[in-house]
Amino acid sequence: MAEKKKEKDRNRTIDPAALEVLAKTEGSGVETAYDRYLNMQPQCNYGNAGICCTICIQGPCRITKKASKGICGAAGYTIVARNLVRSVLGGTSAHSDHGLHTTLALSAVAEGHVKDYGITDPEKLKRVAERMEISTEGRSDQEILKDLVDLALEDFSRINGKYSAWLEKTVVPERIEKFIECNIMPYSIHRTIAESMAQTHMGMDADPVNLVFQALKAALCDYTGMHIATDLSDILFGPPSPSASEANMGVLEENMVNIALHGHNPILSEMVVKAAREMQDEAKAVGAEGIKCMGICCTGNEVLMRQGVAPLTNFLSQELAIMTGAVDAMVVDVQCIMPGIQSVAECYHTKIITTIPNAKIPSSYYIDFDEKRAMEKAKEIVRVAIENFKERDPSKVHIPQVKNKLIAGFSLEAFEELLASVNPDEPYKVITDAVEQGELEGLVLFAGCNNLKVPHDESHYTIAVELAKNNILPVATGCAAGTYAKLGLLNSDAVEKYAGEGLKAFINRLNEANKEKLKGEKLPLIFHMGSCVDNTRAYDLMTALARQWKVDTPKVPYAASAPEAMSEKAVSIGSWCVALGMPVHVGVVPPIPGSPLVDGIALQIAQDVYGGYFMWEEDPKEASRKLLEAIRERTWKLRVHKMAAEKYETELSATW
Ligand code: MSK
Repeated sequence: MAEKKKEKDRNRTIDPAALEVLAKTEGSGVETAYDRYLNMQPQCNYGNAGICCTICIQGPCRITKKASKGICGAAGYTIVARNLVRSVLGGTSAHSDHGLHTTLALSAVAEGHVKDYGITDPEKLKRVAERMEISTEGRSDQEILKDLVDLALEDFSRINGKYSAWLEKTVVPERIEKFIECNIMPYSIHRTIAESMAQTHMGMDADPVNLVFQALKAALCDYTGMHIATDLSDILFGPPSPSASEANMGVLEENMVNIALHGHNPILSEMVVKAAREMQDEAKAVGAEGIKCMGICCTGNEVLMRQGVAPLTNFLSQELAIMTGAVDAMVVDVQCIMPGIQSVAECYHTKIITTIPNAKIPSSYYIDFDEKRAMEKAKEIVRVAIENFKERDPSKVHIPQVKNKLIAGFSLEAFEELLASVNPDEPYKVITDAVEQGELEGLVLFAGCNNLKVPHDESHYTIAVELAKNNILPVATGCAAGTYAKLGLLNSDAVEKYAGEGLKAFINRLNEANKEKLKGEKLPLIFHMGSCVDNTRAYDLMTALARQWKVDTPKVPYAASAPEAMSEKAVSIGSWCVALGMPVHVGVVPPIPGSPLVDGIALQIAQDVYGGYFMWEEDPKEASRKLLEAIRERTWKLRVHKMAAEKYETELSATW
């Protein structure tokens, strides 16, 4: 009954700023996702279970008591598995398109075709090149970069011969052996996408196990595209390092030109931030005190991590940011941009500026972003916002005074530096020792989106706090990190409030050893590692721990949780996390349970084959318990195996 009532309440959020905007605009007729979610009820149970097939136009075919197969004869398990493959492909394509965009921008740098971008971090270039076995000795940065870009392009387009280089060189060798043995080691991203689309065409593969394995192969291509995006963005703009900022709608300034940067790709947003810094006087000429940039979703995470730009909000409340009446322009690039922002913007003065040819919104203001004229285009964008400041209607401005302090910018390099201040020779031993001695129980990566099927931000928040109390070291990316930024978990006050004794001691040891580097700041409860593509940074941490322990990744007490997963990208990320050996909690059940067989593969058989597995659990308290149990089981096994190896002077057991 209580849940039924909740379902009818449009205030499905725990973010106080979002609640304030919803209350203020109640009855105004401005429609947002919170309203459309209610209008959409009840949602289709066949769709929810994954047993609706629209792959051919004889359909839609739904599996019912009366019709146990589709018109072509496809069983429920085939339909669910095919839908799963296509969902993973959506995520893989989105991340890889982002990675390709970054690669092409760096290719233009290597060829000397762009003047506004360059190699910001030659050291990172060399580190990545050496890892990819590209020679650096006696060669110029341009020469090294050219080879690196060529290798990345091959990872997109290779037909056969060599396997995906980025995957092969970034994970432990045991994983690669496993992928080759299971025939899911990809040659390249584009080949895998094409073969998977063919495999899921009507009248092709009907074998659910074969299809699920193909979904994992496609997910490994997602990992590849994401890792390329992260590595190359670091070369272009520098790896993030810890910096302080503030988050939530209170970062909007009544007297400034407010520009919200939304989407994923830093190629545009980095340039807009730079342009805005140079154009403060133009803003003053129209009566503003200056220009303030702020972020939404993952482009927000990118500019927060490198430029300290304040996060305005995360995915679900993007429309609400406009309803403050104080956003002069929302500049969007790719992914997670609700088309609904345009209709909301039309009720205020906000200009929605779309910038990328494959992500347009009808009636928005379109500025074709071009890397060759990057600064010129960025200034054109900022000028639209400055002009639009004059159109602001003061009677519609309402900025919730909610904001929280934060520290973000924990790239793996930054994290390693913190650990190296404690143990310069073996930085990751600082974590493995803490786990072995029981100070930490293990680690959890919080990732993923918001989803109105569960109240906005509630599950992210509840699970993170619960696990921190139980001495789990939390890291975060994407809109999960957005929740923690907005709600005050990315600062040291949260350590005092929520960390268990062990986690507190661990963080304080790092604080003590890094006093000078942190310049008076203290480390946060949750370590913000970046945007969606930066889940590869968080996974690199798992690889580093596996190398420190000299084990395959399924033995490492490190789980992932996507409490409010929403997008196809979340499905593909979750799938590669499983293939790469992580227990993965998902708080919104994806459309799989319509086939008990496919469900069983995701929840159990995956563990037998790959060591990683899914856990579906909507209730955040129960999810915390399950995550803790999964990690404790690994920690316990690891300790037992280590003790046995020491006692009998044998190799550490390879089983998980
Ligand atoms: S933006 S994919 S809603 S995390 Fe990366 Fe957020 Fe999910 Fe988009």
